[in-house]
Amino acid sequence: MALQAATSFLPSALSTRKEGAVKDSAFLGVRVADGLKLETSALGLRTKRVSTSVAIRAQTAAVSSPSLTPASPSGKQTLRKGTAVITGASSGLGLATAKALAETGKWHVIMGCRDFLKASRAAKAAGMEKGSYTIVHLDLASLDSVRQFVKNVRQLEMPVDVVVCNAAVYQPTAKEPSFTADGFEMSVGVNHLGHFLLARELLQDLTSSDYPSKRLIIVGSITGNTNTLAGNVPPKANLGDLRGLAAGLNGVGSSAMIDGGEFDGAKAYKDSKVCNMLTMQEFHRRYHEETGVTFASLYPGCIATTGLFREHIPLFRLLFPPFQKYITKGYVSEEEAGKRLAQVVSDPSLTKSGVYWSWNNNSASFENQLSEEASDPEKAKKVWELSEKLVGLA
Ligand code: NDP
Ligand code: PMR
Repeated sequence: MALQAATSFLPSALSTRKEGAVKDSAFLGVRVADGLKLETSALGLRTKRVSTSVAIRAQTAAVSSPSLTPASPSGKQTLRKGTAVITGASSGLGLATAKALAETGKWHVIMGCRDFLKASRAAKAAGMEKGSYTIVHLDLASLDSVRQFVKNVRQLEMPVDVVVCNAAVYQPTAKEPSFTADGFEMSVGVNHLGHFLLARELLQDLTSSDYPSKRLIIVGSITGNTNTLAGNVPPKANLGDLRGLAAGLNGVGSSAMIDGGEFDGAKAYKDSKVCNMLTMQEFHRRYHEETGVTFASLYPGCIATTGLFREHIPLFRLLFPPFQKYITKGYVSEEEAGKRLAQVVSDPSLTKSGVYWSWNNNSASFENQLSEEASDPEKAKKVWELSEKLVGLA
């Protein structure tokens, strides 16, 4: 009740999202192949790609640690640079993570972004060194774009050592659903289904990588977990019996919501986060042993200043950061959150698979508990199977 009252200070002024048109910025980069734009070329990172994961696994097993550079005159072997694909790296958490990784000098970041020019400016403004990143166009609101992104990443001929599914949209003030190119409700379409296809495709590339710790990370959130205070702020996540997802989320003759209910943009976002966390666990169950890939999710803290809240009313955007800083104390800066996600990408102590990471007030990571729904293996299996039908994998 108190929560309900508190949330009502956030009226639903409508502002419809205008999806950023993909800007062609050939003057900034070199067009390499159909829609592939390269800001930089990562020297020294090239490896030969073999198309089937089975073949490459057999091969890599036979050779000695190719991910280590040849011994220097002092006899020391060092780990080669890793390559991390990060979606939605043009702002907020994705950008901060890209910057944190690039700054170490140990990572090259492939920034999967829908707005090339914005991403390019953001990387420069963040002070990322030329040569530490490559921007490749990706619009998760189109399955064709996802498939093209995968092809373009492969054409870079860089290994894919870590994939971070980070991009998201949040449409709390939308009165009506909007839809992706394939006709899925936007929040679930971008945050879950686009990433589902991307992750399924890139798993093959991760499997082929000879990097010692290969990881697939899907960003989750506290607000999808109803075992927390934040997760109990209405509207609460609830996938129900998945009837809306089964019917295609297209709003035509079926609901745009996973549970088949009436459209609610805030709930659609939270539901999409539940799908993200369930998908990570289902990946773990299906593929961890076979591929050695570490699958992880996380709640990076409340990064109350990011573009995620761009569609919220001005009063919310004004009050939300101080509310999180001084009342809930859940606030973290973009920089701190970026360091946290960068830890999940590269920290040697965070290799456990199937984990949902969180951080305590001292910024120490711990394995957190997911809500009953977000950890339900039956639901995870159903979400997986319905999602593969929707994205054309089954
Ligand atoms: P931002 O809005 O700053 O970042 C979201 C990114 O996703 C942007 O780069 C945006 O691109 C990109 N994006 C949106 N739609 C698409 C699309 N169709 N195709 C490709 N990219 C797209 O928000 P955050 O940094 O806060 O969010 C990052 C992640 O963190 C999300 O998964 C979110 O759920 C999660 N998270 C955030 C929390 C917070 O408090 N902010 C808390 C917990 C989790 P563009 O720049 O072009 O708009
Ligand atoms: Mg929440 C410890 C309490 C806590 C934390 C960590 C968050 C995080 N929030 C908390 C509590 C509350 N919030 C309370 C008590 C309220 C009622 C006033 C409240 C309200 C609220 C709103 C209206 N909170 C929100 C919203 C949003 O629109 C954000 C949202 O749900 O986006 C989906 C949000 C968030 N609160 C958080 C976090 C991390 C968010 C951003 C959600 C996300 O990225 O998943």
